[in-house]
Amino acid sequence: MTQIPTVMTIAGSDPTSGAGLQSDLHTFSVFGVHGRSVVTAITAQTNDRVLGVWPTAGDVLTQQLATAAQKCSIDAVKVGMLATAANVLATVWFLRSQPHGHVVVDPLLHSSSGLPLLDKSAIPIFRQQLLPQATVITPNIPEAMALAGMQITSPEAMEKAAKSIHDEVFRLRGGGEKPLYVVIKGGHLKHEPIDVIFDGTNIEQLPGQRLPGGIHGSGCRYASAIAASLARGTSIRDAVATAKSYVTELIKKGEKDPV
Ligand code: PXL
Repeated sequence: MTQIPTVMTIAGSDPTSGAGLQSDLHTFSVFGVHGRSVVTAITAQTNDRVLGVWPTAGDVLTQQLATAAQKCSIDAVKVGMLATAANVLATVWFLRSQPHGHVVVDPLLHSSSGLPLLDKSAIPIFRQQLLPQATVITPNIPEAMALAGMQITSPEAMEKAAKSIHDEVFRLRGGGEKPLYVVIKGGHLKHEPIDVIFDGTNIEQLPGQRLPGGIHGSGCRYASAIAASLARGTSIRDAVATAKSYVTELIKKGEKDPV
């Protein structure tokens, strides 16, 4: 019997299940992998309104991380909302101490709906300590602008930002053999919503279709789909392309609350 891979999500709870750990677990099951989940924050929100956010205490996250990985191998990790510096440090500790496969980091800094996804004071350690643990980083345009410190209004600027983010993270890591893919999602561009993938050598633009609307939590599903495919042994480039098609189909269907 072949073993079903396990993917762990480190994320916030969204009671609508549109985003957050609920949408991650749903994506894992669509992609045929087991999910484990640890909670970094509880939120109370609807699809367009945030009513409350209660971050998990750092030691509570540490305890969850220490137990969630027991008696199984973690074939990939997906990191979403971390909320606080203490939770960034707990996640870094886990990734340094526990064997695991690929790490997909969705660098959630700000949310368009007003949800505080990461305290401002946590951004420096997030960049310096967490990002170097990643093998795939999936910023949207506002996150890529913040990480690269530049404006992005064109595919050429996306490529430049992907290179700059890759350079910084690779330097912080001190080089090494571990792969690093920066995937910038172009959904916020006025231009066609292409995504850009840079692996340190090759740069590629993945074409996208401009669709009306968009779904709450599409970024969570994109990163989770990548992590699930990686746990199943797909190459990083193909995992990204598959995730993009999956999320495009969800947006076409206008699927909001599939769990
Ligand atoms: O899509 C960003 C995101 C991540 N995590 C949680 C969220 C959201 C957006 O609402 O609620 C828990």
